[in-house]
Amino acid sequence: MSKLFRSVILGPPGSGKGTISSRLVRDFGLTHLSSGDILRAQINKGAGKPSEAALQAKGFMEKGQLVPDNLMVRLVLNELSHISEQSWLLDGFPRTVSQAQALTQELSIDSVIRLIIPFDVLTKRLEGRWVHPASGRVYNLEWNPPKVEGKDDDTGEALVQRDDDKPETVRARLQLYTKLTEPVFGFYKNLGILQDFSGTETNQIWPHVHRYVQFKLTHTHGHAHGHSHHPPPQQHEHKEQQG
Ligand code: G5P
Ligand code: MG
Repeated sequence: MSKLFRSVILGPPGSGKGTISSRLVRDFGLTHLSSGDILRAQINKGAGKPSEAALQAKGFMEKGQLVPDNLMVRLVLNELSHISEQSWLLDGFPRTVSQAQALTQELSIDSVIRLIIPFDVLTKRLEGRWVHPASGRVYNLEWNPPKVEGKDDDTGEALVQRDDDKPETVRARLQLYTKLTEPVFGFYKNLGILQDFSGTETNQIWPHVHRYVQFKLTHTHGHAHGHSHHPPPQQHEHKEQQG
């Protein structure tokens, strides 16, 4: 039986899912899959033409709305099927209870990391965000600026701002998060695999997430890929103090 680790990272827009994911990839070699990055890659298909579904998704994203569950589930499960032999970290999916149910039907998840960040700091963070679309690397003009303005540190390629990072779109995204994504945490709490991390700064939260994932990796006994289920792991407190 292969020893695979499957985890999910969730949190409101700008909470640092991408930032923390890249540190987890660096330290633990997990394969990172961001549902937002998958969508953006489908929409900006280099020379190729985006599919009808991708164009449909683009309309929802630009308004700060969620892409419909059936499309999203199909897209993400398809991507996951290509990495079924790897340990992975799924970022930004599931974002509704219906998506969570669809994921659970297909796969057994070891842990769900929830980032709890006060909403008032998020809009400002997103105004200063610049991204490298090809790698998903994320910068912030104030917090972690690129070495050369407007260029990715590793490749030197141009950085871009996301269309949905305008303040009014961010507000819509935050509202939907409260309405549609918060209920997902009840679902995972009941399964006993939810772990909360709260704080205002990624660098405060990060050591706790690191310790938690290290713990989970050494205590996950692995499962064959596909439909295996094992008892929920024990909960451990690594909660960041607010303020
Ligand atoms: P995405 O792409 O998943 P969101 O809204 O969930 O988008 P986002 O915006 O990508 O999440 P993040 O990854 O949580 O945020 O945050 P990040 O990029 O790491 O950090 C944000 C900024 O803050 C960066 O500039 C970073 O450098 C900076 N930063 C980090 N930490 C700190 C700190 O401590 N201090 C400071 N000052 N700055 C910091 O989804 C996009 C859209 O796709 C669709 C939806 O339309 C969605 O709106 N979509 C889905 N639709 C349906 N179902 C799904 N499952 C979907 N997934 C995506
Ligand atoms: Mg992200």
